[in-house]
Amino acid sequence: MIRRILCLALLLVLAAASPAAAHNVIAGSDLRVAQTIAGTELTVVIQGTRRVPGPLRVSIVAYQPFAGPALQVEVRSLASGRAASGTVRPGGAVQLRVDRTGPHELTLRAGGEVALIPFRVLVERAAGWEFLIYGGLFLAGTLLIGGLLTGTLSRPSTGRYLVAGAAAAAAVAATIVVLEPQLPARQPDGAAPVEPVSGRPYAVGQVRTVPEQPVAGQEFTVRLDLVDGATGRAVDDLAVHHEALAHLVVTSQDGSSFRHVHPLRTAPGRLETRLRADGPGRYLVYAEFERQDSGGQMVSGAFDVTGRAVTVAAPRQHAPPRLTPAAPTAGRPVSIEVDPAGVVRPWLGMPGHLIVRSLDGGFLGHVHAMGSGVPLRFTFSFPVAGRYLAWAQYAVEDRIVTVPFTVDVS
Ligand SMILES: [Cu+2]
Repeated sequence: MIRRILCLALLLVLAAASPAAAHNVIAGSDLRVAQTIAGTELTVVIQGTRRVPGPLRVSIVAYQPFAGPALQVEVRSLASGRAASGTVRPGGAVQLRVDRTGPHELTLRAGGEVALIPFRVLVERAAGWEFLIYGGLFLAGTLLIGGLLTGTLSRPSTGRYLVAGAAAAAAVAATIVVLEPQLPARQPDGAAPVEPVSGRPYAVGQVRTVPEQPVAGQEFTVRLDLVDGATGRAVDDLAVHHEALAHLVVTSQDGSSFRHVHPLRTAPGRLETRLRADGPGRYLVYAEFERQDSGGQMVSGAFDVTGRAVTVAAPRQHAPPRLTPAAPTAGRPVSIEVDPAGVVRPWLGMPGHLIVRSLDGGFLGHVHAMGSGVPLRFTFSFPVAGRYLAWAQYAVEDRIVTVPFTVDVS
């Protein structure tokens, strides 16, 4: 009997020792995705679920005042096709029902724009090890009591066996407790299947505008199409990095116009954002994104705007950033301090962002503020001598502040 129990325990240990999972998926954590939609900057927060069927909370964090109607939100399971929908205002939340784990798509509609955000509903699974630990301890306790009772009831041989069994069961439980940190983490329910090959190729990206020839003052779409160079198929496996599927920086050649937006996924492999140019001329586009199981990458492009300059409100003036050393040298780190115009709130997971472009547009750098104190402090090493256009960005209560400045590097 005892030998059988020990064999069973061993079998359970062997059966549970499946190959290690490569992905580090955290069930129950929130997914935050920045979206520039209906002319405003939002972050969609898909809150982690604890159980299915159950509620899935979707909230919208606004970084700018939003006067439009409520946003329409729909959550659909890609496996069953079942969907639930509701409306939510920026700053608010909506609860939608999900009835299974696995791949889902969140559709966000606002002002005639539609974003399709892919995500997974993940639910934590109890690890097999826990069963063995608690089972082993329970068995040990039961056998020990049995052993003690039979021992006192003058059947010492059976009692000894039971106590020995208890010791064995306790040993199994204790061994697993000790080994647990080395054991592979169990994938949550609904996680993507683990692929044996890691390291997908970079996506081939193409930037274009619709219409092809935008006119100053009129809305147009910047479109980014991503294709896997090896298979020719649309790249639809972007990882959310710095809280967005992609970060798009659009600047006029002279640097007078700067936009940092978060394009909407409108179809597999397609990201789009609506813009309006203030004046004619050449505009440079840089898209930062990351494919799952691949590194971060940047795709750039350009387009020309025709028409006449439109009059726009003069930008707010900001205190110029402080540079140390004041006259930067190429290849040496420079400390850049920015006094925020208000109480800073995290945006894209960081207190502040600094985007630097060379005058000709051949170089674009992006760093984050270090620490959480005031002033916002950045460190940047300019690669070669020359003039650089720079924009420091941060969020305060009701807006995103952009501080443009230029740096001459010797
Ligand atoms: Cu961004």
